[in-house]
Amino acid sequence: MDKYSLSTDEVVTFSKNGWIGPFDLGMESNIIDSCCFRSEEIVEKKLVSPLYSKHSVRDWHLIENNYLDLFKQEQIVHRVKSIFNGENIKLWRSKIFVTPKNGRGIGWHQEWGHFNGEEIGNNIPALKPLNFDVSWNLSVWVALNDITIERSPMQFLTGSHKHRYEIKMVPMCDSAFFVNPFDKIESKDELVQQIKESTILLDINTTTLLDGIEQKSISLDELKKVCWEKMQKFSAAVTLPFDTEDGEETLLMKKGHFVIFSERTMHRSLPNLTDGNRVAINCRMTPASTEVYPGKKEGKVIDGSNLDITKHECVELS
Ligand SMILES: O=C(O)CCC(=O)C(=O)O
Ligand SMILES: [Fe+2]
Repeated sequence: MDKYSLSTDEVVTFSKNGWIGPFDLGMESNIIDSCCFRSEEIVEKKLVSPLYSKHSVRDWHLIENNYLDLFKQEQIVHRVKSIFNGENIKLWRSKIFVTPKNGRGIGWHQEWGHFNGEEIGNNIPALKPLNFDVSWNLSVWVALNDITIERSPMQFLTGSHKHRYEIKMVPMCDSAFFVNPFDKIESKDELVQQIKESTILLDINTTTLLDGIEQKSISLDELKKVCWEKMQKFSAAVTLPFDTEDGEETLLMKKGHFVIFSERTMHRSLPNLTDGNRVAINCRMTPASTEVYPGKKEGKVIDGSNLDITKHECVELS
């Protein structure tokens, strides 16, 4: 047993519910605040990731130590290890999630553990576990500001990790993950640049979206309308309606606290009704024996989210 290992009862609770927490990271609040500030900056300024050579909210822990320090905390590592039966683990992905003021949050979803980009119509597995019979990915979601009921809290459907709910592909603008990209764009130049550089929709290549469109003679609003129509050709997943019964849990959390969940557990975030951002970062962990990006050794360097993962690395934790 490590210092922060879950007790046997807690491991049983996790297996029953599919999530457990929140727990305190035990870090100084100024470190959490600087991660919060930096995350807002990365999202709002659409900063280019040196790892992926385009704007991305993924894997900043491989670039900036402040993020890596969060995920290396024993409070996280010991607990995750105890769910994986004490096996050594590796951190293979992280992702920043900012719900802006008036943002609607992310719709109900599950990820069965392949991380293959199924939600945007791809099928490029990111993980190949040694044993497909048990779940092989855990997500750790860290609140970087205080999460109240109005500030886009996470919700989990307790026990839902045992059942795979049906999804259907719909035009991306109607999908669970869609964030309206147009609200903050104030000029045609900005819109054209974001489309050409594929920074307008996370994970989607839009470089040819404007091909054949006469941009000069139309207004900003008309151009937004044309782009919206063209974006209908991209499809993405929504979960079909299901019965939540009594299993829906809402997690109000203090900044610097975290929750561990199986990505198979149905989860979503509620809208942000406050005047500020809701800021969080998650990391994804798998047993050390899992092969990450199995296609890479055959030269397949584009992942299910259309990122070039040539420079991607895992971080071994024990
Ligand atoms: O932070 C959110 O709004 C959603 C997070 C999520 O879906 C995840 O961590 O897997
Ligand atoms: Fe998720």
